Amino acid sequence: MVGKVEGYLLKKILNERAIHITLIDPEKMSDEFAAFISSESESLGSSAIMIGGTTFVSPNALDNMVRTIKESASIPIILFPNNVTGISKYADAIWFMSLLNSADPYFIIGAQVLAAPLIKKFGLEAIPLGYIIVGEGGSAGIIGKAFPIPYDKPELAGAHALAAQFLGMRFIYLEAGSGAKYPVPSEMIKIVKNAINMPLIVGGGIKTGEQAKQIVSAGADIVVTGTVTEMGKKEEVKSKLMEIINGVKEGAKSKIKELNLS
Ligand code: 1GP
Repeated sequence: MVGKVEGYLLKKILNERAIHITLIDPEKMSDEFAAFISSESESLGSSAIMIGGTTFVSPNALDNMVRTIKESASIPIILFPNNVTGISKYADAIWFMSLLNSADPYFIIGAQVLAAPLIKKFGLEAIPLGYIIVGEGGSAGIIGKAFPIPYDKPELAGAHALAAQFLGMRFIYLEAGSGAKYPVPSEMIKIVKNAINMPLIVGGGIKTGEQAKQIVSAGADIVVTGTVTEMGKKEEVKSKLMEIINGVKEGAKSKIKELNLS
């Protein structure tokens, strides 16, 4: 059943053609800075906040961060867990994700089995997501014991995404790895988007508005950025966020143009 947050995302994608989500890594910043980034993201046009990192953060610390963010932003907070510890009852939803190209069944279904009863108990909205690590894969690739799909094998990414669709997942995430040197290339995004019939999320290594625009023009429905706004002065964070969100909007315009031509 489609829940409130998922319905909200689908509606936004339908209306705006592409949306931006800010990722907060709880290991990388204070609660106050996370709250600042979240409220700026909301006022500049981000549609949601995702919270998650690669290594362990205590459930208490995660709870505190989610609660602090909630005080300064009202867009949905979606958990982006790296393990069973990435769950907080204060969030609005959780990406219920399976790392499709992991060699370790723990990341495909094991952690999900352990976490499912707690997610139900907390009443968290679980949004089924097929997670595919591509390119260099970064820390997520190492921790998740993935075989990252090389950028020159886009059809393999398409096959993974289609398999996820046949299994009933409702979103696909193409992950280049946090801080990746090169974001997911347009060719891979196009092939994956053509293979599926559901929203496509792209993240990892997106540092400029121009890159965000290209990623949306290639077919991404959701662009996720984290690293670019993790550090620096508040003014720099603001202008970077503005640049990326404008890039997403520009990409959405070119999508609409294409739709009108076809
Ligand atoms: C990582 O895709 C996200 O899981 C975001 O990546 O930190 O490189 O923006 P960046």
